[in-house]
Order: sequence, then C-alpha cells, then structure tokens
Amino acid sequence: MTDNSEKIADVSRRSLLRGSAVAAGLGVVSGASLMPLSSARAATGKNEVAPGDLDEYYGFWSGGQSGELRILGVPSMRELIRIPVFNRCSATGWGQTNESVKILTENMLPKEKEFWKDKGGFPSNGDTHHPHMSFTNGTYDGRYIWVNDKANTRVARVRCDIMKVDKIISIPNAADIHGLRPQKFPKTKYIFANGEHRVPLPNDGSVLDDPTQYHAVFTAIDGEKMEVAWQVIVDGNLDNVDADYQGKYAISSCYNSEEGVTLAEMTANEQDWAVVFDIAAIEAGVAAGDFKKYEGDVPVLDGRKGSRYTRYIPISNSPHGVNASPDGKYMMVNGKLSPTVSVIEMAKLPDVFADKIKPRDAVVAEPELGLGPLHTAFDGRGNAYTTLFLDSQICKWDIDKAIRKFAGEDVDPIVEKLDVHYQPGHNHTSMGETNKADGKWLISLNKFSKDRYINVGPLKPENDQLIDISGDKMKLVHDGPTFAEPHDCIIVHRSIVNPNQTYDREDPMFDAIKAQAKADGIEDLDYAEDVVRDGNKVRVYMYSSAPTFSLEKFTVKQGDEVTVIITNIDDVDDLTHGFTISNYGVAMEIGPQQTASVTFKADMPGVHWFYCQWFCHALHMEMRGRMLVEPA
Ligand code: RUQ
Ligand code: CUA
Repeated sequence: MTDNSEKIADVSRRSLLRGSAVAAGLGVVSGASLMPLSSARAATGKNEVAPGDLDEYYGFWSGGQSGELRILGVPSMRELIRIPVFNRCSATGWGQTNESVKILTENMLPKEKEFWKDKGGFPSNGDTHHPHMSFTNGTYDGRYIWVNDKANTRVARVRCDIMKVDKIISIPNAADIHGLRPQKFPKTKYIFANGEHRVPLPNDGSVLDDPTQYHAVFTAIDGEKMEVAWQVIVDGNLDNVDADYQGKYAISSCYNSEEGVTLAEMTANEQDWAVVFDIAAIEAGVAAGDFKKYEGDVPVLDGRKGSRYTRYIPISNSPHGVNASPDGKYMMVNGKLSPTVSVIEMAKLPDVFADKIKPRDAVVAEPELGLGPLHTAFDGRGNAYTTLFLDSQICKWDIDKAIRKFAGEDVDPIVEKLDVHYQPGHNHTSMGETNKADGKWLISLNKFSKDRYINVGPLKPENDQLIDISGDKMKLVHDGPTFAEPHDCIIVHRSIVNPNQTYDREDPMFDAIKAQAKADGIEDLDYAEDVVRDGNKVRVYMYSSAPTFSLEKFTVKQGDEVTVIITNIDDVDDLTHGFTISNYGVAMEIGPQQTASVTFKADMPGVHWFYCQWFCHALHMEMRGRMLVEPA
C-alpha cells in the first residue's frame, strides 16, 4: 500500500470512531475524506454561531513563540483579536510606540539593560504559555490577565478594560518562567511563576559547568504592583503550577528531580515530585528575615528539602500539568511519562506540614489512564478530562471512583476515551479553572494537525479542537487551526469581561504625554496642531478626526529627533486611525480617544508622506500629509 492509502485508511478509522461510520467506510477512495467531517458537524450544530450572533465565551489563548496573546470566541472558535505582548507588532506599533517601549523596558534588570542597549533596547521575541485571569472568591473577575515569557524570563499583565498590556517585569534569579498561576482566593494577590531551568545563583559567570550549584527558583509576584514579592529555591526543577481555592498553598510539578542537564540524566528516576508551598509560612519567613538577596532587592528563601516552607510529594514519573478541581478539594498532578494522574487531597496538606502524615499520604488516588497524561480539565459534575499525549486521546474519568478504587474498591474510574488529532497538550473546559466550572465545552490543544487540513508546507498549524461535553458522551464538533503555538488557554463567560468601546481621556496611561504637552505650552492636547522645537528634538502634536490629520504638513531638519504625538478625537466605537510614515519604518495604531506617540530620527531628507494605515472612512486614502525633511 502507498502512504496515501494508509492515510485514507487512517481517516476512515477515525471516522468510524467518531460515529459517522458507514459513509466514511465506503467513501474512502474518491477523496471523500471531507465527508465525515461535515456530517459530524451537521450532526451537532450547537457550536454554530450564526453570522451576526455572538459567542457565549471569551477564549484567551497564548500565542506561544509568537509572543502574543489572542482572543477567540467560543464556541465558534473564531479568532477575534490579537494582543501583542512580548512581540513586535507591525499593525499596532507595539514595540515601537513610546508608550509600548516604556512598558517593555521600564522593569528590565540592570544586566538586561546593559545587554540590550546597542541591540534595540529590549528583546522583540517571547514565548507565552500560560494566560490566566485575576480571581475574586475562586472565580474570574475580569480585571487582568497575566502571561509568562519563557524565552526571556518575564511576566506581563494585560488590562482587560482595553485589552492591552500595561506592565511587563523581568524576574531576577530565576531562569525561563514556565508555569504561571494567580491566587484564586479571596482575591488574586500573588502570581506564582516557575523558573523552569536551573542556573547558578547568582548567574554571573562565577559558576559555569557545575550543575550541582544550579537552582530552580519559584517566584511570587504581587499582581497589583507588578513587583516580585519573594522567591523560594527548590530542589529539582519547576514545571507547571496551580494555586488552591483556599489561598493557602501553591503546588508545582518537578520533572527533573535528578537535577540532570542531559536527557538521560533528567529522566533517570522513576519518581519525581510535586512541591507544595505554604504561603503563610513563607510570608512569616520573609517577615522574620530568613532569606538572602542575590539579584534585585528580592528576598530569596531556601525551600529545599527539610525546609519548613515546602513539602515534596513523590509523584511518578516526570510529572507535568497541575490542575485544581473546581470544588477545591483536589490537585491533579499529571504523570507524563507515567500513565497515571496523582490526586492530592488538599485537606491533608496541613497534616503533611505538621509532619503528622508522610507527604505521599496526601495522594488519595492514582488512576491509570493511558499514555502521556499532560493536563486535566473539569466539568463541575465530578468528572476529570485528561489529555493523553502519546495516545492522542482525551480520557474522561470519575474522580470519586478513582478515589474509591485507590482505597481498594473494585470500580473502573474511566468513563470514556475520545480520539483527538493529534498529540494533545493542554485541555480546557468552559470556566473549568474556576469554582464555576459549567461543563459545556472542552478544548483540546493539539500539538500536531498532520492531515487535518490541506497541506500548507512543512510547517503545519496546530489543531485546537472543540468538544461538546454537555451530554453523556463527548462529541468532537470543530477543528480550529492555529499558528505558533497555543500552549494554553482559558475560557471565560462573556458576562465577566466588559471591555471599553473607546479609550478614556482621563486614563492615567496618558499622564506622561499630557505632562509633556503642558511643558511644551500646549493648552489642549486633544486639539493640538503644534510643532515644538527643543534643540534638535522636535515634537509634532496633531489630532486625527476622520478623514484628516490636523496638520497637512510639518517641516523638520535632517538629523532631528522627531516625536509625533497624535490624539484620535473620534469618539465613535471601532474608529481606529493609524499613522505611517512611508520609508521610515514608522507605523502605529491610534484608537478612538487614544493618544499615541512615536520617536524616530529624521535622517532621510526629502518629502515623506504620512498616511492613515487603518481603513477608517470613504476618504481614508486622502487621510494623509507630508513630512518635509530639509537637508542638513
Ligand atoms: S505546558 S503541554 Cu508549557 Cu503548559 Cu503543558
Ligand atoms: Cu484614518 Cu484611515
């Protein structure tokens, strides 16, 4: 048989498993592999959102190595918008406007500032994995979303009223932030962030090829102030983390208890562990001065084995995802190289810390689910849904039965297994990472799409699949291709998220620009049409109102440092203007009621048109003017 016939056979196998059996089984030859897909969709239809209708949920997706965040509508799976975070964005000017550059640079570490000073000032890539919203009383409150940057050891915060980043901080001492979770109760105070890779402390070159002196560092960030509150050194490394529903503990997984630096070393042990952090004990340790300082003005506590701040619960083998059940009772630690998920009963942790029971005695179930369990989601009805990376399946299992089986009863916790396509990493249920899990939708974020789409070349999209879990059986209802690489997402009911239609002119984000305008003698920034010279610095103030900029031209001298400050006075929703200077590499978004600014050197003499780059009006093409650069 050729490769192709194998593929067709595989498609029909999947179709059979999906239940649209006969037609698919017969229709294999004449390229009929699309048939089962459309019939599967027609059979459900619940996920269909008709043109003009709105989704019930916001999905906040990480963009992985694109460095951004995305908003999708669920269940339609339509991509609605992208939020640039750690990346450079050509459309919005993120990474170029003065406002975004300030956010990207103001909290860099001194050594980073030094390193980047002749390389553009800051990194323009990122690797986002875990977007999580702020909580009040165990459920989302719609204020902020935090997300990690594994590539450059940073954490960013998005304001959900405008869906833009307002803070980015670099994390000292730790290396390569991976797992990230906010506290859920009573109100998000800390954001927990795992430094995944082990490095010397301080990592200043004094220790190099001596892994025995490397450490992994757990960080608690004050989510309101966006400052590191404290850090804890742990044994092993740190992978994923979740917080409890009581505000007392955080639990991280460790896949490298061996503290190795090669693959063989890292996977040698049959058992690794989950580290439990006692937040109150750590806060008391900080207050008592039981810490050291390395990089930055940050207390670093020693939470290695034997410490009163942590406990190490043995878990097989190289565990990965950590997921709190919505009732707050359990924490699931997913085995990855072990076919099991270990269920930690949160109520047992005080006894573990009091040394009344052994850490391992907090494990009350360990169902064997299949190969490669990575992450677990919940429906709020007592079921858990675990991704099986190697088996390419979602395994639905009954938490209560798993506990009873562990206690010796003869019950099978596995309810159902569903094929997904292919190799799922994270999965997520609607509101499932809160105490309001509603059990309607499950998303499987699959790392490979292989044959699910027409071939687009060697680099394929990932495949985000939507599964209806409202009934007794899981139903796969939608394939959603996505680009680089949505590790994780959250699904938030739309009643919780209420972004503004326009910017608020009183927003403190405009304070710096208002102060500058005032210093430049400008009475009303909103209606400014001024060119202010300050040595070889020139500040050009204008406003935009469809379809015009308030200045039809401005003149500068070759070599001037020019700052263009534009206020979009249009007060209509969806009336964004743009500002592009041709051949100067300058472009930015100016949303309704927003002021944005950009600074560049006018090195190229001549006539340079500036134009609106956002189609805003029937006379949008005419919305332009000239920058005249006099030769030096
Ligand atoms: S991790 S595929 Cu970066 Cu969230 Cu588990
Ligand atoms: Cu303003 Cu196009």
